Amino acid sequence: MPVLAHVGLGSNLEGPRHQIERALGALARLADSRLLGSSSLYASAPMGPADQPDYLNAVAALETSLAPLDLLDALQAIEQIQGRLRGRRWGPRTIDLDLLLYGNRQIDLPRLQVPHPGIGQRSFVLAPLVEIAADIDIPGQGRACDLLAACNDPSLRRLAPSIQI
Ligand code: A4P
Ligand code: MG
Repeated sequence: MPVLAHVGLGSNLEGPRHQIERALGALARLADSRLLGSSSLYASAPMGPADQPDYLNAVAALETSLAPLDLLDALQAIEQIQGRLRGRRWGPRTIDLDLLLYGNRQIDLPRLQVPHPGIGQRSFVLAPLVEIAADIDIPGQGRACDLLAACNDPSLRRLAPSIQI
């Protein structure tokens, strides 16, 4: 049975808007999956080290028959293609793809924790998630919209869609 999964996209290097659009294109071509939609782009100040550019974030909804670890492999392959280098924790990156939610499953493996750790405290994840899935629950934590209301990130702003010519 296909599962509804949500993927968080983040970038703060080498043309973040382009990086996120490119990753959405790759998600649209993912095996055994269908890209159902994606949120607006959101800009915010970096969480973690402050000496790095602001981030752009978005969330995509996928219907997928891939098992959770196969989906993680596929996300990491897209990160590699887009030149992701792993440096310091929470350091700058061309693209970060996080498996936020996999249906209503809770997964705790060495390589994969779902819901993605920190999801419930991060406006830059919750705002785009609630935009495309207003009533969604974060398993074990409550409604995403309630969690968002309890977050406060004054730097977060939704960007207008880019004009496509
Ligand atoms: N991993 C475990 N669970 C998951 C999951 N659900 N999805 C493991 C994806 N990966 C998962 O991730 C490290 C390892 O986490 C992976 O090898 C995978 O097996 P990583 O992407 O290599 O490293 P990371 O992203 O630097 O670490 P971490 O702790 O995942 O960072 P986050 O939580 O992704 O945060 N500020 C703003 N404004 N916006 C951002 O998007 N992002 C980060 C990174 C920091 N500051 C930010 C933002
Ligand atoms: Mg990550």
